Order: sequence, then C-alpha cells, then structure tokens
Amino acid sequence: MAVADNDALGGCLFCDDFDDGVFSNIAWTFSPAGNAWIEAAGKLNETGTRSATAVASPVFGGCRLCAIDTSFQTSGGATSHVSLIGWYLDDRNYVELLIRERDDLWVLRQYANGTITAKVRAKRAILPDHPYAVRMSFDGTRISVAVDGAALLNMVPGSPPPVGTVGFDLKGTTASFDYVRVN
Ligand SMILES: [Ca+2]
Ligand SMILES: [Ca+2]
Repeated sequence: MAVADNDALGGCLFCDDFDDGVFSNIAWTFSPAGNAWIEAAGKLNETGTRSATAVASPVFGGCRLCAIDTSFQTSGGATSHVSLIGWYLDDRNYVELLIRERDDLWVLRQYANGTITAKVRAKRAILPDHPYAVRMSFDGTRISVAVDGAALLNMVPGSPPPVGTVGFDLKGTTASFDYVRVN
C-alpha cells in the first residue's frame, strides 16, 4: 500500500510534506469519493465549487492530546471557505478551523454527534494566495489555535472529548496545503 511520505519532516505521530508528487487515494479518504486532490509543486492542491474533504484515514489512526501544524493558502472568493480539520472521528465528530477570506474570519468549532458543541471566532486578515502557518493543539482542557506563531483562538471542547485524525476541507475556492505535521 502506498503511504504518505511520513518521515520527510522528522519525528512525528503523523506527517506528510506533500513533496513527492504522489497522493494516495488508498491512504487518505475523500469526500466526495474519487475527488481529485493533486500533489504538485510541493503542496496538496484542490479546487472545489462544492464541499471537498480529504481525511488522513486509514494512514493515520488519530490522536487526542496532540498538536497539528500546517501551512495553507486560499485564492479566496465570495462564498469560499477552507478548513483544517483535527480530531476527526467521523463526519459528525470532529474539530475544524475554518477561514473565510472575504470576511477575514477565523472560526474554531467542534462538532459532537453532529451538533456544534463549542465555537469561537476572531477577525484576522486573510490575504488571497498568502500562506498562513497554523497550529491547532489540544492539551486536555483547551483547544488552541496559533497563526504565524501568535495565539488567536481557544475554546473548551464539549463532550465527547475530541479524538481522531486530521484532514482538510474547502468549498468555492482553490486551496493549497504545504504540509501537515502531528505531534
Ligand atoms: Ca506524497
Ligand atoms: Ca510541501
């Protein structure tokens, strides 16, 4: 089975630098199924008018007390949003950091049993096609988000507590992800 280039960034629970031009549709799960996420120019790239999701399953079994790093960028657009997904158990139980370029809006929220159980939001400039380095981490009490090294959001998640794998989602735009690293 083809696996992600898991060791390219050094020690990690799971990481992929998206640098080898091969993105496995066996290692990752896509929604809609068969959607073409393309690894090119050192990044994972996707364009979607409708929602498109890629989840690192089965390649990564998930984590609970962990930190997820990525660098992502979006071309933005009127109805666009892009998300970094963490602690993904299934499509009813996960955490996401969602950004809306048009509104310069950053939203951190948890879905538990299909319902939003925790949510915080902040304004911070989002420039089209500008990369942002993001860390989303859970210490057992709070989920925190830092952007380019500066704290931006945190929240206490509801029940059940988050656990699971990582992924990406977008709608109405083009987005690129330089790497994902979980520790
Ligand atoms: Ca690859
Ligand atoms: Ca890369």
